[in-house]
Amino acid sequence: KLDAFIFDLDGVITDTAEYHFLAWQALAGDIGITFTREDNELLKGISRMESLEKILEIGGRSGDFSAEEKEVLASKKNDHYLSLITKISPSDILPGIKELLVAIKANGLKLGLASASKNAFTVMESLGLKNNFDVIVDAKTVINGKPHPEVFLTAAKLLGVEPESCIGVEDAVAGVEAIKAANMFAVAIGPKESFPLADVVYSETGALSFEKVKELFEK
Ligand code: B16
Ligand code: MG
Repeated sequence: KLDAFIFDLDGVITDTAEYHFLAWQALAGDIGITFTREDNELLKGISRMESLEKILEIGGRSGDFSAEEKEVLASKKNDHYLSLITKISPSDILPGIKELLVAIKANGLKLGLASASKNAFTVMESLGLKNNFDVIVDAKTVINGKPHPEVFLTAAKLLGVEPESCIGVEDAVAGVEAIKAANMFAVAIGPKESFPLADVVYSETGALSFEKVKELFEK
């Protein structure tokens, strides 16, 4: 029986992925690394530090910075990111999401957020969605990042529901892995070929319908 929906934030509820990209690209440029939109796909759903490590790898500079210097680089990226997201407002909620959230609550189901971002509360507040959710679990609350299932399992636990009764919604490969490792039903947003593990894939958020997803879950 379906009890809850647990959503990823970046790339599902709003497109902060673009701001993460712009901030990482600027930082990479500062240290002489070319960082493309394609490279950025690798960073979706993974933590800030792991993202930095991947960028250094791409640029062949993995061994060039001390742990302290990496902290400085990561916080520089975050300051830039924070300046970019000050403009976020409810109009930045992706198509179909508000309607979906309303339908979920109208059907008496629980609603959780499972984000790998330490800025999830700020973004949710700017979107005006903080009060729509029964629980928000972010990177400050958990130890293990996606693809580890911890963030989704913690959300289910705090909602008081079994993982098998949850639908997880994600736009990142690492995120879908986390949902499946948590033993939940996985809805992926993006190109079908990227998500062999997902139970259902939609090309964009606007294609999601509460009734359709519920029916697929119950099948
Ligand atoms: P921050 P999500 C993730 O959020 C992003 O997809 C990922 O690209 C980002 O590196 C990560 O948050 C950390 O974000 O630097 O704000 O802590 O998609 O899990 O909501
Ligand atoms: Mg995401």
